[in-house]
Order: sequence, then structure tokens, then C-alpha cells
Amino acid sequence: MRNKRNFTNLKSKATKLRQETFNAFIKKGEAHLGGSFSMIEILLTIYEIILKKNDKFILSKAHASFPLSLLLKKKGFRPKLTTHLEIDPKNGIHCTTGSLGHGFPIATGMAFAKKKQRKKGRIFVMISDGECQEGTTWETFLIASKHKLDNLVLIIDYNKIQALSKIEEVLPLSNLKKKIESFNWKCINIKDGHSFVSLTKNFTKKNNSKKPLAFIVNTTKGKGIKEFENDPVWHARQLKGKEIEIGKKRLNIK
Ligand SMILES: Cc1ncc(C[n+]2csc(CCOP(=O)(O)OP(=O)(O)O)c2C)c(N)n1
Ligand SMILES: [Mg+2]
Repeated sequence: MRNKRNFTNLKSKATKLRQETFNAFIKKGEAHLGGSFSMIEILLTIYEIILKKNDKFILSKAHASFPLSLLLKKKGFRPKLTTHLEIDPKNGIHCTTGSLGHGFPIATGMAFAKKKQRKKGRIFVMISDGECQEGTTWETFLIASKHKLDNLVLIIDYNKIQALSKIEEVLPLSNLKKKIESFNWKCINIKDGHSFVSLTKNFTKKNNSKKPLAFIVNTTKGKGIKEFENDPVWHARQLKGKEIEIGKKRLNIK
């Protein structure tokens, strides 16, 4: 288990990444703020603690690409800063994503290929809860368990909002853990997706099940700017005037 100092370091990295993402939103004149801010701690835990040499991470919910691209930049890569991602393996982008429901099947194909070729390493893929409403997601659950892809790790950013509606109102995902387990996956629920302690504790658990592994990570859409949290309007919206002031104040941007 990591000591407290490391988590303090990660917390300050999360603050910085939110600040930089917010500034990039202003500069580019566009903002998928909600879904970017809900996954900041997950992203940092994956990149700072979990990923090893032969592992790959794929962001399927690529409308929230800004924090990933900004994080990869800090690591010496030079990905393009665009909403949605275009394949660029030299710069840490392993496949094109942005059309919802595609990153997970592609990641599963990669995990399958690794298995066939007896290659080391795991494939991590993050999807949104909105993507759990795509048919391809459920086909992929079937395929990954059939092939016993225990080198595949699925992370669901469960922020309970898809685009401009609450998941519960549009197409509920009730008993999501049970649903996933019924597809013969191992599934772990993480209550607080903004706690580095909790994310690290769960993400470092060994998977001895011979099954693919899914994490349902409960998060808050728009986390970090109280006035914007859990408000579907902040799925995609250009930041303007007073909103910029509010965001800067909450994120402590000077
Ligand atoms: C196939 C497809 N349909 C629609 C869209 C437009 N779109 C972009 S994000 C989004 C939903 C966002 O909600 P969610 O998927 O839960 O993402 P998050 O809450 O993590 O931002 C939609 C409908 C798309 N990118 N791809
Ligand atoms: Mg969502």
C-alpha cells in the first residue's frame, strides 16, 4: 500500500490536471467538462500507479480526451489536443475512439491477440456509463468471457449521466454489477471514484479468476466545480463569462 505522501502528490496532480484541462477548454472554445472531470482520479491512478511496461490504456469515451492528451504530454508524448482521438501509437493513442461503443471491442481484440501470441501485459479500457447503452458493449462482454481474457480490464466511469440526461431516466442500468457478473466476468464496485486510496486498493487487487475484470467506478460528473457537478448541461458546453470565473475560483486558477 502506498503511503500518504504519494497520495498527496497524486491529489496535487489531480488539481493541476483539472486546472490545465479547464484552461485548454477556454483556449479551444469547447468543453466536454463533465465527463473529463469525472475521470481525472481514475486516469491518474492508472497512469501513475497501475500501468506497467507491456500494458496499454484505451480511452473509449474519447469526447473526454483533453485530460488524457494533457497527461500524455507530461509524460513526453506529443498527442494532438482534439476532442475524440485518432490512432497515434507513438504518442500513446493506441486506437481511434470517439464513436461510443467501439473502444471496448477494439481493446478486447487487442487482449485476444496478446493471449494468442502469448504476449505479456494487460489491456485497460475506460468506457462511460452511456456506452453501456450500446449493443456492442454487451456483445463484447460475451466475447471476452468466452475467450477467458483475464488480461483485459474494463473501467466504467459510472457518473450516472449520459449526454444531457440522467441514465436512470433514459435507460436504467440497474444491478449493473450483477448484469456483468452474469456474463461470466469478475466485477468490482468502487464506491468513491475520486479517492486515490480506494482506486489504488481495488486496481491493484490480483485477478486470479481466469475471467476478464470490470470495475464499476462511481464518480461525479463535473467533479471539482461544485456549481457544475451532476448537471447534465455540463456534458458539452462552451465556457463563457461568469462560468469561467466560477470555474477558476473553484479550481484555484490564478
Ligand atoms: C455512437 C455515438 N453516438 C452518439 C455520440 C455523441 N455523444 C458523445 S458523448 C455522448 C454521451 C455522453 O455520456 P456518457 O457516454 O455517459 O459519457 P460521460 O458521462 O462519461 O461524459 C454522446 C451521446 C457519439 N460520440 N457516438
Ligand atoms: Mg456518463
